[in-house]
Amino acid sequence: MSEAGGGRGCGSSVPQRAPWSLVAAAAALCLVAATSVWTAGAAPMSREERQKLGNQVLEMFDHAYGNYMEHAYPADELMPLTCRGRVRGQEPSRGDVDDALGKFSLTLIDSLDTLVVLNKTKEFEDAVRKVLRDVNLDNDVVVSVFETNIRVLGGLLGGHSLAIMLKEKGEYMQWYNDELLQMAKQLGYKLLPAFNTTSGLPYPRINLKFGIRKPEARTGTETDTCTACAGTLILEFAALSRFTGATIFEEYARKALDFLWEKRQRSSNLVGVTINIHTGDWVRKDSGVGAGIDSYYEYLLKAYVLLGDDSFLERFNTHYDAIMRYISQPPLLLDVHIHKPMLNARTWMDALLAFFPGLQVLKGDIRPAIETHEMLYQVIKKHNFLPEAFTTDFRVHWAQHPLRPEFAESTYFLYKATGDPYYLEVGKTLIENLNKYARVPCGFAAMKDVRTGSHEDRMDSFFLAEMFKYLYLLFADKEDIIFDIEDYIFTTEAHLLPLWLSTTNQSISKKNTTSEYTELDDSNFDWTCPNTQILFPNDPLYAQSIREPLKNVVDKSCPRGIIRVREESFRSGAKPPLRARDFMATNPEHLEILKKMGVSLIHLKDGRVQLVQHAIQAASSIDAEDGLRFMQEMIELSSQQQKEQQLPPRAVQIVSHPFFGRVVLTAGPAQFGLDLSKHKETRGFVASSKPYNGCSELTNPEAVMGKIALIQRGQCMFAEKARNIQNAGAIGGIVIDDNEGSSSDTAPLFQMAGDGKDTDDIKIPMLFLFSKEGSIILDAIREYEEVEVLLSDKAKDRDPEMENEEQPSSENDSQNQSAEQITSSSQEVDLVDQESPEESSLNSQPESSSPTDTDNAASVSASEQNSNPVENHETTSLDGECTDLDNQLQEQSETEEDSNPNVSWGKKVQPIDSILADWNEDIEAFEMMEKDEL
Ligand code: DMJ
Repeated sequence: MSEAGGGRGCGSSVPQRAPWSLVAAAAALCLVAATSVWTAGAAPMSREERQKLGNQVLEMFDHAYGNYMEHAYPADELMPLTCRGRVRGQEPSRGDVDDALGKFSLTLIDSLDTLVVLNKTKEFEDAVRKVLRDVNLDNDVVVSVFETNIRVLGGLLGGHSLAIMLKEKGEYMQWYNDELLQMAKQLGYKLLPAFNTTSGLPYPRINLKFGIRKPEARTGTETDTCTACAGTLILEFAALSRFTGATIFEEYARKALDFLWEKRQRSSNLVGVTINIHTGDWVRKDSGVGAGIDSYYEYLLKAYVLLGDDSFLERFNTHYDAIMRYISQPPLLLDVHIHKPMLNARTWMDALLAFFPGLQVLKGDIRPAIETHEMLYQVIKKHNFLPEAFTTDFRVHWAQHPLRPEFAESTYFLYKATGDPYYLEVGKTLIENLNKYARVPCGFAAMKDVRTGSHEDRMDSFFLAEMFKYLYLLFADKEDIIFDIEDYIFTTEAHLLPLWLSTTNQSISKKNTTSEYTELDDSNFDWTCPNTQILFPNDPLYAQSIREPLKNVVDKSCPRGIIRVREESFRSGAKPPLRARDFMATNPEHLEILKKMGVSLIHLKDGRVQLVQHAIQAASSIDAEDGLRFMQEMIELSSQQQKEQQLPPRAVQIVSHPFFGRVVLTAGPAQFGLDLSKHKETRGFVASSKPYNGCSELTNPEAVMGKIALIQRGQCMFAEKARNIQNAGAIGGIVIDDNEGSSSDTAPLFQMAGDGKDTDDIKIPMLFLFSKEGSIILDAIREYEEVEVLLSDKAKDRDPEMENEEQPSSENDSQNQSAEQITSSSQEVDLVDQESPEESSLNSQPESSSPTDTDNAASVSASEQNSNPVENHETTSLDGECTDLDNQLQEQSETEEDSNPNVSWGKKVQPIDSILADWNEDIEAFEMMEKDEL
């Protein structure tokens, strides 16, 4: 990296230096750390063994590449089971996957720079000659712009980068005269018509011969593209511009990135998976770091590295902040909804996110990288490969595995960052598994089902472009590679682009950004470097200590045949095992029992706790059996409770002057007390209870008598609060969340559960309001003292009598604002009032098991009793809830027209139509998610 200048040291002052240096500094630090990292943990691997493994990688590459060249070339890909080439149109269509195939000898081009990394210079020279001789980029075939860019344009540019490096060294490629670059330029121009949209986002597909719009093109009618598809161009396009001086490519790629940045969801700073290329509307509003988005983030950070443009780093850091806030739930990375980022959009993860730990290393955020990588490794150890998708409790969701390289990529970067030989052992396992399970006589075959070991007749070109590069580099010493790998950046397809491009042909970046280096805000460096700089040298076991708790996060076995032992023991007078219904997550004794039974808890960010049993971790076979039974009970309990808990949200409507029913707040129902459905309702003035938490006999019964008592959440069970206010004579109760700022805008609504005992004695209705909605009532009391509300299943028409009395007043606007508190939240359930450590019971939610998943892992998701009540909820389906909420919103929309918009209570006002739009977007997004496919 020496060519591009010095570096911004982690935590050091900021000199005016080339901007890529942040990463250079991080990498350098990591490498320094690497020499002193371990003193225990994984044993060091001898040079001899590393060389042996490196040679094994070379042999495997020869097997893959040799078979492609012998049996498939000039076809795009090898079909390793039938030992022939895959030619588009000659094989049954596989849908979108085939859009990578452009009849341009894809695998050969994708393999070019791998040949040089693997020190096969002679073969590289031959391969380049073949590309120049045989490859036609003008075929009448519709290809993916994204895939063609990362694999073909990237492959040609990577080949060119190393060809000129070799030529300069003076031995190989002496005849080379930028021919690969000329081909790249030709291809670049072929891709440009895709950008002919008002947004600047490219069409997803283009005909190599006919472009986009002409009838012969058979493409150009698409309206949507994935975020990664539109946001993963800058490295290749900018490199093409800087190599050739033709600025147009970098300009187009920048414009697309600028547009995506503009369209980010402003409150969460997240982007959705799919966007309309004409309107810029998000088509799929789920957001993660895997399929559909992955390399958009990757390219923001790497564009900063390669191009030295601060704005890319600022964007990356803004997104990264959001990712770590909402999506990262270490060790998991879970998709969320861009408008409701506290709401998980899925209960499974896809294999593509395995690149993310590698990106985190580049960012300098090592800890979560280690955690996620370890989690992924546990999944791999269980299934030999990373299934295309797996659930949060590590069961197979989609069983295929097309030999993806992302995990090897992250392993390589983590090894570079930590120097921990553990990662070499991980690499060794990957090699062993590939040879054992994927190797076939004619190459390596993708796994059709990781559980059965069945194969698919495909060997994707990225297997050669990426997998072998990362595996070889993992075991290589500096002297094993004929050039300095650190002078290059890896594209998403692992093609190598030289860092010296940062200072070449900078005209485009000069045009768009200030030429002065501007000091970045310190927050941009919040997650950089300190982990490696401070922690590794001082604590050599740091990485291991992060990994250790995750060692058995994925269950490996399910104890069978030990039940008899348990029964015998029980007869001999041992303590009866812990039952799921008695379990309390805040009871230390119970947690100890869980541990003994081999059951561990994973805390999800949304407040759920996932229980996973590792039978082999149990203290004895009897404990393992108890653990299994406990898990089974938990699953049953959960499904039972889920059935009981399909209550729709309720409404708290402020009916007194000056609100007159216009203010309707969405409230969570209770599983006890008066059932507000079936047209029952309760109307009354509100009064705060004393003590406000309602956890003991009220000291102000006269104030709440005949009224609806306001009680703060926390300290005891919901049912206990209900009994205390009922005893004081209240006719209803509203529990207000104590988590300041919580709102049904951002948190899923839930319902209040009983206390596991008989709650028939509770006769009054109870509703729950998040803090933001609750404060509307509290503010109203402060201002008007007498505030009357209606508790019901659905907002009622405004009281005509009251309405007649209405006088125009500035307060009306508060109604307007409050009315907007009705949100489009999905129905969520909070099973218990978690704050009562002594009395609440943990409730579980079973993860639906994959019908084809044959493994016996016993795991369950459970709601948690933790100290953060607002985060404690479970998600249920939206089904059946849409109509009601829609109607309510419609009513709100109508009432809003009457309201005076001049005054608010100092809270942000969101127009009702935008709420409606949000709501419709949510419904669409959830519908999309249901149909979701990679
Ligand atoms: C590769 O083609 C690239 O890494 C891309 O960004 C997504 N993943 C595939 C391989 O899995």
